[in-house]
Amino acid sequence: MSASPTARLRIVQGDITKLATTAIVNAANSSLLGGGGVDGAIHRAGGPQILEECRQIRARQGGCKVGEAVITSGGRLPASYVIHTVGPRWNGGHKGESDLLANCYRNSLAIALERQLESVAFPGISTGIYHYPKQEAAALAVSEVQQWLAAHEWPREVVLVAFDAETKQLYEQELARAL
Ligand code: AR6
Repeated sequence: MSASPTARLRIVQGDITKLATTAIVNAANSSLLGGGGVDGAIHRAGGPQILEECRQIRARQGGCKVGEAVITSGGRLPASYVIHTVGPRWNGGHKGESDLLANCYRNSLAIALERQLESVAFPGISTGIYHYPKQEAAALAVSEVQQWLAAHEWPREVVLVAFDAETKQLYEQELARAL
């Protein structure tokens, strides 16, 4: 018997580049060539190996569409892998943003299942430069991850990483509501 979905979901506050989960998720853009926010932080901390692998993926498949995900090694990061997903830009909420953001979580988790990755940490995809409202994004993240964990054995553990205290509180509220 595996642990219950709730026991397999953890919320932490801090810098995702410091986490030693098997994989961390990057809130990338479709070019896969890096950017600001958490993307910039991951490439800085992980070094050039990650960008080199992103370039190879681009050469093969021409970047990454919104809602999709690809995997590279973690370079010099404590995490062994980076799963790069591209969140939607917030555009008022009626342009399919929630479906696209749900796809980011599902497709990242599907890679973790396929590779049987022990643990995966997510930043708040789309909630920075892409302006997705933090409350809605937190509710969606908790709900998607819980549904996934209820249905799948892998990854064993998911960590939702809040960069600030306010976001941590939002995740905790959403988790409490879901129980
Ligand atoms: N650890 C954890 N969370 C972080 C960190 C960190 N080191 N740094 C930022 N965050 P963003 P997006 C949080 O803007 O909205 C890039 O240029 C941050 O507080 O990184 O999906 C890409 O190349 C926020 O809650 O990603 C794209 O062009 C969350 O991570 C674009 O930004 C996501 O903020 C993607 O925008």
